[in-house]
Amino acid sequence: MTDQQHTSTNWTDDNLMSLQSHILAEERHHPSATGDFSWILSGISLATKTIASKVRRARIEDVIGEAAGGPFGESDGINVQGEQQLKLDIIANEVIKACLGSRANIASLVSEEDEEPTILRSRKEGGRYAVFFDPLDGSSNIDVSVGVGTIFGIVRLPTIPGVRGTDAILHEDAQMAAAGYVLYGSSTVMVLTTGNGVDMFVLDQSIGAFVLVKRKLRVPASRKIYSINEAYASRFSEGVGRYLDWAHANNYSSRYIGSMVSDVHRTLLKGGVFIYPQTHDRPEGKLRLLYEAMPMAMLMEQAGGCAVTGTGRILDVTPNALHQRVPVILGSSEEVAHVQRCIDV
Ligand code: AHM
Ligand code: MG
Repeated sequence: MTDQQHTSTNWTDDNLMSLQSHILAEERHHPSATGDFSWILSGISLATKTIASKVRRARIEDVIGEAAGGPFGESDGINVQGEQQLKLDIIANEVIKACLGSRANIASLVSEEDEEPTILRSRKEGGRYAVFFDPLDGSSNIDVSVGVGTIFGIVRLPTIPGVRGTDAILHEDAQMAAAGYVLYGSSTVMVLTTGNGVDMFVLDQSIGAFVLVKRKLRVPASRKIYSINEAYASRFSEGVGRYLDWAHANNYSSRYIGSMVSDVHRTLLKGGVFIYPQTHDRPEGKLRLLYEAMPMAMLMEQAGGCAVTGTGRILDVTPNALHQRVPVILGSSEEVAHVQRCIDV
C-alpha cells in the first residue's frame, strides 16, 4: 500500500467499533478530556442493555401493565405528572439509577418518574454533571409491541459558589454536553451526540455490545412528512391549523406512531417534521423540556436539523421547573421552517 492510500483510508469505517471504543477514540481528540463521558456513557450503555432485555421479556415476565404500590417501591403507581406509571416505567427507572448511582462524576439524576432530583454527591465530592432521563418513553405502547425508548441528556453543571442541587440543574449556565436515545424496536439502536455530530449504534445481541453503524448522521433537509396527533386538530392553535391545511394542499404524508423515540428516529433518518404543539387544554404542550425536548433538540441540531418551540430554539429555553413542558417542533430544517412560517402569519 502506498503512503497516499494509507493516509486517505478511514480505518475505522471498516473496523468493528464498539460504543466504548468510539467514546475513547473521540476523547483522544480532546487533550483536556478527563474520561467523564466514557464513564457516564458506559453506565447508560449497561442500563439500556438491561432495559432492552426487560422490554423484550416483558410479556414473558408479566411486567406489562399498571404499577401499584408495594413490590415496585414507594410509588403509588402515579408519577409526578399525575400519570399512571407502568411496571416497566418503574423498573427502567430503578435500573438507570442503579447503573449511574456509583459513577463518581455525576452530581444528580433527574427522571421523569421522580418528583425530586436524586442528589448523589456535591461538587466537592466530584459531582460535575447531571443526567436527565426519561427511562421508558412511550411505555403505554409496550403491550402492543410498538417501539419505545430511553431518552437521556448529560448536563455540565455551573461552577457558581452556593448554587447547588435543583438550582444548579435549572441554572441558565448549565450546559447540555451530550444527548441521546435508545430505541427498543425491531433492533435496539442508540443514537448519540457529544457535540461533534450524531452517531448511531446497534446493539449486537450476540456480543452484548453497541456497535457503531453510522457516523455523522445528517437529517435530510426536506421531506413531505408530518408527524402529529391530528386527532387533536380542533384544539390546536390557528398557526398549526394553517400548517396542516398547507401540508394537505401540498401532498404531504402523515406518520405518527405516538412514541416519541420512534417518531423522532424516523424523522432523523428519513426527514420530515415531528410536532407536539400546545393545545387549548395543554397550553404548554405535553412533552417535558429537560428529558424529552432538550436531548432530542440537541440531536436534531447536531444532525443539521432544527428544533423549536414556535417562539424560539428549544435549547435556548431556560428551565424554571424540573418537569416543565414545552411545545416541540423538530426535524428537517426546511420542514420546520414551513411550520414556523404558518405560525408566524
Ligand atoms: P410518556 O412520557 O408518558 O410516555 O408520554 C410521552 C409520549 C411520547 O412518546 C409521544 O410522543 C406522546 O406521548 C404521545 O402523546 P399522545 O398520545 O397525546 O399523542
Ligand atoms: Mg416520556
